[in-house]
Amino acid sequence: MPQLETCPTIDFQTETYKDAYSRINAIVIEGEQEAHDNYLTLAEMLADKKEELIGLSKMENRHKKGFQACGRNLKVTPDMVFAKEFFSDLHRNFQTAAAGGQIVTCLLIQSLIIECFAIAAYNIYIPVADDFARKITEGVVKEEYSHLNFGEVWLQAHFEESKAELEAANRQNLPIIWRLLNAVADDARVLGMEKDALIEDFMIAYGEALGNIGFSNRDIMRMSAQGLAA
Ligand code: PL3
Ligand code: FE2
Ligand code: FE2
Repeated sequence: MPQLETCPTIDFQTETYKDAYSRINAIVIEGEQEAHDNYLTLAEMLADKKEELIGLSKMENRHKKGFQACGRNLKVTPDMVFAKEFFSDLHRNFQTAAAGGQIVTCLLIQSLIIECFAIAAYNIYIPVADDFARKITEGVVKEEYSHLNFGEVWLQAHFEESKAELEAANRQNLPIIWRLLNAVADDARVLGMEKDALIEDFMIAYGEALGNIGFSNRDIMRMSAQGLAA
């Protein structure tokens, strides 16, 4: 007998849902804001890609506005204080790398790690989102693939000289992603998103990106495990 897709209906107006949404929505808004700022910083660091990077930063600003509308639509006030704290480690590491002119580290943090985190989260969210947020998120996730692609193309073209810095930046920043995933897991579950699915989608997107840049399967396994072990 054909299996019917059972989609458990979620009540988007319960206090429990709205409470979890106030943090998840804020994380996404803050993430888009950080991404906007990071691409502007990268535009200053990569003079020959300046126009393209300014274009990406404008997309991030539109994403932020879209997710702000999702919160308003559910009558939820995003907890921006929580979200700023959530991103503080990645924020600090990006700032330090930018100050030191470490383009490779900046690209790994923003275009690989943060974009893959967003891609995993948005793809898992789409099937359990309210109708308004689903349409917005579907539009956003398409563009996130192009941001990931920007990082892949640049890093692939500079692979040999970037390899050591990429490994160090991976070792420094991948453990942060596991911590953030754990920190958001309970709230994500209230929204119908499972932690295991988030991890799986993140690892697939991130592993594929490392492969496209030029890392061998063996390198990818080692680098992924480093994140988990730390
Ligand atoms: C880059 O363009 C955007 C960066 C945003 C990062 C978001 C990470 C989200 C993790 C929270 C998991 C639940 C997501 C729910 C989706 C609305
Ligand atoms: Fe975005
Ligand atoms: Fe993005």
